[in-house]
Amino acid sequence: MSASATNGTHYEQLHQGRTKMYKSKVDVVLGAQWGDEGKGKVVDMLASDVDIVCRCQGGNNAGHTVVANGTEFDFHLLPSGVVNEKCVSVIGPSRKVHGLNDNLCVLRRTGNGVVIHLPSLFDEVLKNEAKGLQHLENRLIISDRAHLVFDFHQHVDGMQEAEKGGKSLGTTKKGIGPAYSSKATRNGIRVGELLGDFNLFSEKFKSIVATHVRLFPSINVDVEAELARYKDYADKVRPYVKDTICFLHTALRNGKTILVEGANAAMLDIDFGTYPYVTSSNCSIGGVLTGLGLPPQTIGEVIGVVKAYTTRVGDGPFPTEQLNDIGDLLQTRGFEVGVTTKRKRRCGWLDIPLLKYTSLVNGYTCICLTKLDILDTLPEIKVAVAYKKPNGEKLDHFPGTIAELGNIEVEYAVLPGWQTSTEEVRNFKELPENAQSYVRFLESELSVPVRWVGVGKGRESIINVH
Ligand code: 2SA
Ligand code: GDP
Ligand code: MG
Repeated sequence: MSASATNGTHYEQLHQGRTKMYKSKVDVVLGAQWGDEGKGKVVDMLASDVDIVCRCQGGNNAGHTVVANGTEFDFHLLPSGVVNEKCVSVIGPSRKVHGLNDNLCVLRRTGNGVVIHLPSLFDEVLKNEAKGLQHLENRLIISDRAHLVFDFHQHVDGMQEAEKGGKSLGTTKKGIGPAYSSKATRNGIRVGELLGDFNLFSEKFKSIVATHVRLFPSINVDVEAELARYKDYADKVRPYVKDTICFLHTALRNGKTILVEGANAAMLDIDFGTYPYVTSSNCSIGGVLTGLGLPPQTIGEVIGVVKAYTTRVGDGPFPTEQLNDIGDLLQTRGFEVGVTTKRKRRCGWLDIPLLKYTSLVNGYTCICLTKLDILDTLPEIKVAVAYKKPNGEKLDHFPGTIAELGNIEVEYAVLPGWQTSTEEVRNFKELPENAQSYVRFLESELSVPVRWVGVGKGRESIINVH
């Protein structure tokens, strides 16, 4: 590299004198396994100290649980951050929130990367208002660039699954794949288009329906009835819709803190997951940037949420799955049931090669280890520490194909259990020694600090490790 006459090489100059455009950062909560790690609880825990909570991808396939003061909330499109009472109590009318005049406000932003089924969104708002959450309508901003999921997308999802027979993906049938397909083939309809000239929206709607009917002749769409329905939804959703990109950048320049709630998880990421047994969005760190219009230098902490064992709901490979008493025990003690579909989740041991891989992709700066309490009764606990080829050779990478993943053998470490309840423990040093060792083992294998350990469903059931 040639040196410039005055200030070092061009490369060195490139790295000098960076201006600090942003006064605050965006922290991110991401699922590190196959989902349902407890992201909802972690977001709720952090939401009391942040100004804005955002979703960046996925749709109402997600199911995030928050248990606050004895009430259990399940969120699908709304953010888990909205439960926070402190925030709710200081939130003013929407114009105040949008002007960022409040000292503290949490609001749900759906970024452009999210796909929205409007009927489900409004049902969710009503359901949570009935549970006591207030003024949701004043704390919700929806990107005009988010794509709409229509009922026919959901029908197509169901039909595609049925057509695959024994080779189904086990989707949630919420229309996620078909909606992202419409987006990728540039036939999709965005929220902003619903709010514009309704004649144009109607034309686009008729065209997207015609495309789907050509491919799936048995779907039945009453176009006029749907258009009448969406005319009403246009009026209903209008107050929430904004350009969210400028909104977030203004917030960052003004020092407002932002928390992103990842949906699904890295192993379900369309690029990095166990393709094709994945969802249709980027559920790893890249989806945060593209789903919200954020540049990489705005990202602060990346919190990987890791369940103390592994679960998967839906089909696809699962190297540490336990189709035996252990799997049953984890499923029962952990109440491992899908929040959206009520399907039983498959269960198995913690998988370090998988976590090392998602840690590479996501760059976790710290970890929240959840559901340690579910392991309380086990005399010994296995942890996958390596994947091996049939010839015994250890893999130095996570397999890129289902065939390769199907061929590996798992090497386990066996750690002693603690057989004591951890549910009431609130201090790391008071955890049984073997439970502390389990946490430290994960930490040293991943070389990422474990900052919190979850020992129960409730908001209070969390141990601060450092
Ligand atoms: P989809 O519907 O197209 O996104 O399904 C594709 C795969 O992604 C999986 N997937 C999930 N995995 C874990 N949790 C999810 N949310 C719900 C929950 C799931 C539920 O919180 O429990 O209730 O079943 C979720 N959403 C999608 C899905 O199982 C497919 O394997
Ligand atoms: P998410 O999709 O990652 O938000 O997770 P889900 O809500 O789908 O599933 C996590 C489940 O575990 C929920 O029922 C939570 O209430 C529960 N949970 C979260 N953390 C803990 C924990 O530390 N211990 C126990 N026992 N349950 C937890
Ligand atoms: Mg979930």
